Amino acid sequence: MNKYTSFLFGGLALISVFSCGQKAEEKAEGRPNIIFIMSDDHAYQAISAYDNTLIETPNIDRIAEMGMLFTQASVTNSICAPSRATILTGKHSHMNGKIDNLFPFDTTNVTFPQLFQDAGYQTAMFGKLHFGNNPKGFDQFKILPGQGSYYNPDFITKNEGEIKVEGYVTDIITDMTLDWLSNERNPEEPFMLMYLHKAPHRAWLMAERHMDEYTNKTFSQPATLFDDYSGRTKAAGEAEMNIFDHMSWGGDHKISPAVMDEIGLPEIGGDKRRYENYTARMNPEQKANFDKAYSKIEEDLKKTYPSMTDEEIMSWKYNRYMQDYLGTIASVDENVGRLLDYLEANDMMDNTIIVYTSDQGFYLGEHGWFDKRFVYDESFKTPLLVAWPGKVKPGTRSDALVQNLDFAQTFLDAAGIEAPSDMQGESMVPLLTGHEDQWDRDAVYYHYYEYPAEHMVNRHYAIITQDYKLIHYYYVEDEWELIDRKKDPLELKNVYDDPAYAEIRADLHKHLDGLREKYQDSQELSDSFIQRYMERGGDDRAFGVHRQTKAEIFERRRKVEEGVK
Ligand code: SGN
Ligand code: CA
Repeated sequence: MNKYTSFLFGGLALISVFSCGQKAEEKAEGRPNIIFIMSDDHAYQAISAYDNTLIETPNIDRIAEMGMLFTQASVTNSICAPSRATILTGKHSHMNGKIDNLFPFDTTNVTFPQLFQDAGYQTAMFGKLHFGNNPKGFDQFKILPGQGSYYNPDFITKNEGEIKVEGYVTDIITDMTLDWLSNERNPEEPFMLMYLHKAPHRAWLMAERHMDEYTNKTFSQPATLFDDYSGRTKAAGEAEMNIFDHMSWGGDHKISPAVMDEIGLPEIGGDKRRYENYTARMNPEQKANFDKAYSKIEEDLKKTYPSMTDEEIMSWKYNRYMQDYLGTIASVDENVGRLLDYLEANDMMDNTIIVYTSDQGFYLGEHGWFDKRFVYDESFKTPLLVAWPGKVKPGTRSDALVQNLDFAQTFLDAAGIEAPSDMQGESMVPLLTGHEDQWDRDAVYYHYYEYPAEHMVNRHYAIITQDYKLIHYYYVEDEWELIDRKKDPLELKNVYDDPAYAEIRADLHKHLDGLREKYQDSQELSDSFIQRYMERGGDDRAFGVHRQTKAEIFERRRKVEEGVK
């Protein structure tokens, strides 16, 4: 945002709050606080308000009990930094320019926190941002550099430069948040607070206090853990996020390099180095607790591995994945509880909007996967719980097609601040306050870009309605997929060429064209992003193997088809 637009938007915000006498005063008086809680890669399958098969999250569930749970909330681009950019700008990736994790966020974008700050709100951000630059519009911030570390993390702070804090990241981010609420905030003025966890992001390092319990748990498997990727386009089979093939013994499963060598476990994607890196951050006491919990697993594996079948290895890896992933969520839930307790104890629940969400969903073994990126439900959808005592009826659910694109306008609307006309979402306030008749969206738009890159999920865009998904994988060649969401909830079958769907397919194509026009996306824009990406030399972060040309991708595809791993 340049000075002129900053002045203009600031001015608009002030006009909207103060222009019309009595009404403006009421609004100013009643301006709600906003607490935006977001975790990184938190699958809705791992929140008991959605599904308690895997874990109980009693504190996160409190938000659902106080407010509304959205069953069809989704993201516009299922990856970290682009999702955060969409949330802050209220614009699709192709409009705010943050299409992937690679290119830094364009700070000339107008973000909703800037508008809140201009309108007199106190603003603060703690935790993971992942933008490659500092957030604008915050009175206070303490953010993790890039992905951040689980143990003894560094923080980039607004006032103290870079600091290292001893302890476990989820606890520390909460300490910082509570400290700001108690000691820095002016209780007379409203605030907008972003409380952003690193957990449960890979490499899923849980707090010491949860290690014993979680490394001994056994979890039930999803129906599609052994998906063979037939029946769809090539994209699903080509992705490199299969638990059996791509989840690593060292970096992910915490088998030490020495034990990997002893058993003869193959290294996957430089994972010995990743193990060394994160254990090196632990102090001697933390490392001793870690070793104590994980050496039991190593001892066990030494005995069982030699006779394990591939199927048994897959099951073992899935269970190990769930132990660590869910172990990190145990502390997220505890810490959300600490925050809610604080709000209750200080009489702050009234007139505070509390949102719990994730930057996207995550695969917990569905389709054999971990990670995200695809438009298939588990990563396209994201958890969304919203409490607003007195405004949102407790314990309610909504199946509306809302997106992270809508958050900015929702918060601005709730606070009585004018949203810039080029934001692309819709305010969810009518849905939250029982006026669903004022909500008429029947489809949402999705576009994922980061390819070729880690996990190798092809570029694709899609239209999603309550009943169908029409997906276009377009980078290497044109591949279309049509999923019948009602008849095929596990999303295993492409019916694009099934004559029974000819009419539906034609309708969806028309509707998709309309959405692309509405949101101003186009093939030319996509091509220009590809060109920029290739000029940069692709994605060299992930072990230097992802600078692939189309010819190399075809070669890789040929090998997949021939069954060569
Ligand atoms: C890291 C992870 C990936 C993950 C990306 C993006 N690899 O590179 O598995 O997809 O982050 O995640 S790791 O071995 O380095 O952990 S995101 O949430 O930031 O988008
Ligand atoms: Ca993420």
